[in-house]
Amino acid sequence: MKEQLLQLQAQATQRIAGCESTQELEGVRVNYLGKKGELTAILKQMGKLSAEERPVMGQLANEVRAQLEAALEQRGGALKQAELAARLASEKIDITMPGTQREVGHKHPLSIVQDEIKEIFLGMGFSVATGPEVEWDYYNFEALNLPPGHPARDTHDTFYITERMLLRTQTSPVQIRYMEENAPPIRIIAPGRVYRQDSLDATHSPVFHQIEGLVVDKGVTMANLKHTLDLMCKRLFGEATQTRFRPHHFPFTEPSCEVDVSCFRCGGSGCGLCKGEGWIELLGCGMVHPEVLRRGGIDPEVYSGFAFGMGLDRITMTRFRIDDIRLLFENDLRFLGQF
Ligand code: 2NM
Repeated sequence: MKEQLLQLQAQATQRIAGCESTQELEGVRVNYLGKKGELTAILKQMGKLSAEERPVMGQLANEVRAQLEAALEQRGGALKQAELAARLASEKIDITMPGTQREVGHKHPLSIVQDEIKEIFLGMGFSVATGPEVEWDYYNFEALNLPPGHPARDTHDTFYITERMLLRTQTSPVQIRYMEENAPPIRIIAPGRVYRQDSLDATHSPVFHQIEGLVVDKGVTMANLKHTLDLMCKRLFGEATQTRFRPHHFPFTEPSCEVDVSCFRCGGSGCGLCKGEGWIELLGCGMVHPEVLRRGGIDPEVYSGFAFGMGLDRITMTRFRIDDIRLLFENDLRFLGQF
């Protein structure tokens, strides 16, 4: 039995030294020292020994086990360290390598201008109102003092869905709806998409964008209208901007004006942008027609108001020198990426 033990010890020691991985080493441990291992097999024969031999062999067996366990521990430690080193080397990340560039989205030029205008009016105490793009003709026309038969209601210009329902041609219906629901004082802007049956070319699109505004209170005058819009133009195009109010006609306002701004590129001396005029036509406005106030449930004997409307697409195109309105709707990233 002594030879058996010493042979096992020699053989196991050699195999432990030859192990190349912790996994292989565990296999060797189980093979020699496990419950069904070779050392256990030898110890099972202890019963055959004499009473004098038994403690001597027992002690030798314990010494062999202890020596093998120590050898396993040492080899295991070394292998573990080597394996860790190998893993660290193979999984190393070079943090100085250039990363993968991710494309970051950004605002559409129309949204840039719309948000700027919104901010200007929010700063003056206005709030933003919205409404449906599919509208009753009552809100789009009749309540705005455009009775049936009025030339502006021409079916050639409007997308009718049914006889009574259409795609709104301006955002004014939002303002009528707002007046119906809210008592003065009213200070709102209504930005959004509007539709007209235009054929598509460089300056016309059947879908475009407007921002309209409405102020209703006691004692609102033309002076309030002029100051508000002059301030908006200065904030939008720069403090040096001049405004020019020309008489005009709209069915929903009386009196009505068109407003020009001094060209923000040449300052008024005339250039390619303003076509030598020095002025750029920007918006329409006026004092809300008493009939329109009445339709909104507001007594025109007590309250007065002003309203205005401007085309966002044209302002955006002037601002960014975009020469074709179709570019705003094609969503070509090569174009949009420039803003
Ligand atoms: C414009 C020009 C002038 C306008 C009028 C109204 C309402 F609903 F209050 F009557 N909203 N917007 C208006 C007035 C719009 O666009 C060129």
